[in-house]
Amino acid sequence: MTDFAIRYGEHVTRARRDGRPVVALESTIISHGLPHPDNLRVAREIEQTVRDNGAVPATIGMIGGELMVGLDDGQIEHLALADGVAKLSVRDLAVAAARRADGATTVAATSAVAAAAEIGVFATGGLGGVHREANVTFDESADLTTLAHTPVVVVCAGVKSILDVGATLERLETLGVAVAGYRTRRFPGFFVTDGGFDLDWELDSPAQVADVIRARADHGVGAGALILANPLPLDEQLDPAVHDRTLGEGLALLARGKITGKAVTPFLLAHFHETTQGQSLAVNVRIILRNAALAAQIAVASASPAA
Ligand code: PSU
Ligand code: MN
Repeated sequence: MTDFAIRYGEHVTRARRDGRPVVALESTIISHGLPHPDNLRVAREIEQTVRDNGAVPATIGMIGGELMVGLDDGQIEHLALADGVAKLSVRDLAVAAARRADGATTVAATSAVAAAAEIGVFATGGLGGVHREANVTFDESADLTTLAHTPVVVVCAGVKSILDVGATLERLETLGVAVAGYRTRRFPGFFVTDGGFDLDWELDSPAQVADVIRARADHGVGAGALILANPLPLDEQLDPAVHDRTLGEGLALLARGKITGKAVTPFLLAHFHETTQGQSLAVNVRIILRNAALAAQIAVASASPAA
């Protein structure tokens, strides 16, 4: 296989050589999704959770123009704490590489790089999607269009209620991206357990997800992603009243501040984290760690022969 200009961390090179299961992790949640300095601690906890569940973590990002699959601890610390780390979607990768930039990869860029590196499972918090009022702004995350042609399982807690959840599900259908709930038929809304929409498919174990990965390879049809939506248990979600109030304020501030484009998601996340006295942060961290654990279990299940 061609590895293009991808550089592998030593731990990932070893894992690939030994045929051990690997889980891809994104870096935008570290650099732009979580407040400093909690972000560094959380980035390390995510990696440890993957290891605790039997797989090898490969956090993806760009350092000095080099696309890294498996950042080492010092590089993760750099992307967590440095100023001026770019937010890189797929379209930015070549420009950032040529400019020797430091950058954090979004779900779109991380998925594309993971697939190029033949890593089939990726854990994140929430997916990007169709923004509210996208009919006017055209603001739809490139996560969706990239996943239409990127064969990877993305373990996430659905999309944030800061987006238009229904429109996002419609676009995923149009784009041919498969969506299944993990032990549920309701699509989660990230901070909240239930995002308000039904799903056609439910998968109940890592082995069942591994069966889907195998079936996709067998058929050779439809090289898009599988979104595995893993909701928080009801007693761990953000209090819906706190959620609705915070979201309302955040959307008003957004309009008043004329914040648009790629700044929207980080702005709203920061607003939640600043105004809920740590509640939304704790929930956000729980989501990511649960997804990391499940992704690792899926990677392990799909590395072993079918039952
Ligand atoms: N959803 C979250 N937290 C995040 C993101 C999404 O709950 O940090 C990040 C992901 O990296 C995602 C990106 O790919 O935001 C989407 O940004 P945009 O809407 O600009 O495409
Ligand atoms: Mn956008």
